[in-house]
Amino acid sequence: MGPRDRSGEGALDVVIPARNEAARLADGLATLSGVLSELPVLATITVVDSASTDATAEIARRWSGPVPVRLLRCPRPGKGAAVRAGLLATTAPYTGFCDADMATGPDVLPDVLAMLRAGAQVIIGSRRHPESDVEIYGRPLRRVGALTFNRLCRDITGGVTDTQCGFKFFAGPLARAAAGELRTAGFAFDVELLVNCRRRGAAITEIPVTWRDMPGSTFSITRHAAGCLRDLLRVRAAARRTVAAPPMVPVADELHAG
Ligand SMILES: Nc1nc2c(ncn2[C@@H]2O[C@H](COP(=O)(O)OP(=O)(O)O)[C@@H](O)[C@H]2O)c(=O)[nH]1
Ligand SMILES: [Mg+2]
Repeated sequence: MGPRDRSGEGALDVVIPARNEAARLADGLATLSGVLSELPVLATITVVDSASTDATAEIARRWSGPVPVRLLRCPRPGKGAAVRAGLLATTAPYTGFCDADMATGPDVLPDVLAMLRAGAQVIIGSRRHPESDVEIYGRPLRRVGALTFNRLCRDITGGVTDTQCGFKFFAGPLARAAAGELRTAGFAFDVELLVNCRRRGAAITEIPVTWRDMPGSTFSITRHAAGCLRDLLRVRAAARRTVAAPPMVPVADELHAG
């Protein structure tokens, strides 16, 4: 593709929540912008930094590459708060978020964009999709925790098998509406975001991804698990009172249809 107009926001704006990501962000931006620059539409990246004490903000601000990167500061800590602020700052027709470490391979984004342009409302990466290529290292405690967490979300998300993969894309207006209602500031926000989308009648499509367990995780079982569980129980209680949504679309092959 030729040179791009770097002024406005692209058709796809990808939010990256980033806290103390100086060690991983540059590689992440390089990988992501390489994929985005090949898309048939203009794309942009919004890095949302909350209170990093390292060079995260500097790296985002000084970044120069094939797609524009803007930096947003979020005063409230937590991945959920950062993603909320990022999504609300977008105006693009399509948006979504991924982690700074690119644990989920962004090479699936051309398919994601095609599905969104064909009318899909919510496309999420799923490490439990039978066609996913997932490399799992140690950390059995976290795996057991994740399974339990997921069982507790199944009914309110309409059968989503992996709510916690940090790779979710949306029709822009839906993302902004769902993010506006988001209260969960921590790692359990994904569940509430999906519930908010369902409450608005959106179907959720899980797609296969390539996933690598990257070193340097910002999630700590000891620091975050109890808060996540508490948030999940609150989201569950609220969702069971309000959600009356369509069933999940069974979509194993839809990825290749767009
Ligand atoms: N802005 C912001 N980003 C966060 C915060 N906590 C986590 N993140 C980001 O959320 C993403 C979570 O991914 P990661 O740390 O790799 O966790 P894991 O792979 O799920 O263990 C990374 O991009 C983090 O930098 C936070 O408090 N603020
Ligand atoms: Mg990670």
